Amino acid sequence: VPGTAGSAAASFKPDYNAVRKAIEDLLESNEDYDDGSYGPVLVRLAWHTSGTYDKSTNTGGSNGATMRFLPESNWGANAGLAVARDLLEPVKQKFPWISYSDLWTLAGATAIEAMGGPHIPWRPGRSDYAPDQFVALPDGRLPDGDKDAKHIRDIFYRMGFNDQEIVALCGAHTLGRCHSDRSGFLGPWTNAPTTFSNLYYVELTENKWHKKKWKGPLQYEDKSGQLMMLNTDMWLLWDKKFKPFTQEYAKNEEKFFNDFAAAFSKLLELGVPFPEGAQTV
Ligand code: CCH
Repeated sequence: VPGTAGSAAASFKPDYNAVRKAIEDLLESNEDYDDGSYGPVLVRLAWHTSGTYDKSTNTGGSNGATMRFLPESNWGANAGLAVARDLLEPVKQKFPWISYSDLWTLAGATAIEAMGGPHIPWRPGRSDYAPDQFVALPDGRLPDGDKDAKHIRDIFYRMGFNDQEIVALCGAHTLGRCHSDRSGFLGPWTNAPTTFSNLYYVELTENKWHKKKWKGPLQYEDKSGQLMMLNTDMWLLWDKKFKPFTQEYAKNEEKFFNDFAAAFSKLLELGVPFPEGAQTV
């Protein structure tokens, strides 16, 4: 009957708060996982699914959820993110109307807020590509931790970010840790890796950092040997244009929260063809 599907669709109201709640319930569901929270790895999933965007060709980004498929699922940069994708699978089963691409980005936004961070403005509207519906992206769109400021700018300018936004986004390293079996790097950036704060910038500017002596890849450590920085993190201090933002965020957490929320929200929307008038939920 013409119109039936339309009216059924019109009466259906997706409950994004219920999805947020289901995500929140997963965050501390396994006390043996890392520091007791899946929050950081969910933030990394949201970032890596979005951070493939190239503004010059309008390719990549979170729309499509192409990390479900080879070769992207197997990129070195995405090692370990199957943990996050698998964790969210029951949520997808419970709310089959949400796309993976909306779910993965919403999970990152929800995790930031649940770990004490700012509210991240988030809009639904992404759709998932079928495996034969897109051209696989070239590897190399995500940053490498052992590189320098030029590399960081090449990667983030390609997405359409400026220096201030780059420094704000990298503050997400206040969360979580590096895993030797994922990236090869090892350790957390802060002593509070499950709390969203400006501690990353405080450590970067106030702690003393030296090259770690080990057989692993180049990384920096503090005197305690407990905390780490990647080479790219150090460049947020060493680069003349990045440094003032790093110092400002170390002093002013409220400014960091506001700037992070804006930049992270923008990241999650790169390349997404939202329907006209799409609203935050
Ligand atoms: Fe990152 N990040 N990231 N990162 N990242 C890693 C872990 C996290 C780089 C490299 C690494 C952002 C920018 C950069 C998170 C969020 C963001 C790891 C360790 C490497 C390496 C992976 C492992 O071993 O598990 C580099 C290089 C850059 C920029 O130049 C941005 C931007 C964000 C988000 C806005 C989070 C969160 C983690 C912790 C993940 C976890 O599992 O604990």
